[in-house]
Amino acid sequence: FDPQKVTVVYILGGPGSGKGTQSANLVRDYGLVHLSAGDLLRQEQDTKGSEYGQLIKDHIKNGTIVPMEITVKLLENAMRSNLDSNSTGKFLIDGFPRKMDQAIFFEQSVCPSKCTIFLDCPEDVMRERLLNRGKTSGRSDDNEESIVKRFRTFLETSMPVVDHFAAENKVVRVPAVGTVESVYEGVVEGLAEKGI
Ligand code: UP5
Ligand code: MG
Repeated sequence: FDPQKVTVVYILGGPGSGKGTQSANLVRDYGLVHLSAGDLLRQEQDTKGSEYGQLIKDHIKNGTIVPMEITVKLLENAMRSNLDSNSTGKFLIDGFPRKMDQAIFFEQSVCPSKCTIFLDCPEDVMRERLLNRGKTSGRSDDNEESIVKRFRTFLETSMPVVDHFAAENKVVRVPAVGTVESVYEGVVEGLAEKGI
């Protein structure tokens, strides 16, 4: 994608930090198109006849990371079909990249990002939110066992991605405890400091 025409902002943070929730606010106020990597994977998992269905299912339940070829393809397809339908070309990519190889590959081969919003949230707060959501979400990974695994993957594999972009001074770090509204105020302030 031509970085002159396409803008990419990532929103990262641990499981339950509020990426999806804050994305809805950002879509409303910044004209961003929301693409959740997890949602795209769950859609693909439920697509009849998908050759990756079972593989995706297993990774999500185990809180491990789906091979990047699959996720990048889904994201690229979603970006392309969105651009075809005359979109703003400004994408908010939620929950991706969550591993260094994905970050490097996407930045070099698909589109370099403008910045990363990092929702910084302690595990006890995230756990409570996820268990609460698990009562109704139907998500296969909203249970004690999967949550522990997701936390581990986040710390060991995904945090290095945030640190990598932070070293390039491209991270807006926002404390993600408190009400949805107060967290969003932090997001808006952080973006403003970056001139966005
Ligand atoms: N909530 C939100 N904000 C709140 C607040 N301020 N106060 C009180 N409650 C708040 O929020 C979670 C819950 O908390 C909701 O009930 C919400 O109302 C409440 P949400 O906005 O959904 O948080 P989010 O960070 O989006 O949590 P999510 O569970 O979606 O995060 P994950 O990162 O775990 O999930 P994702 O869908 O991104 O990935 C799932 C799996 O897919 C991964 O574990 C992995 O296996 C796979 N995956 C890949 O392999 N590769 C990828 O690139 C992406 C995903
Ligand atoms: Mg989410």
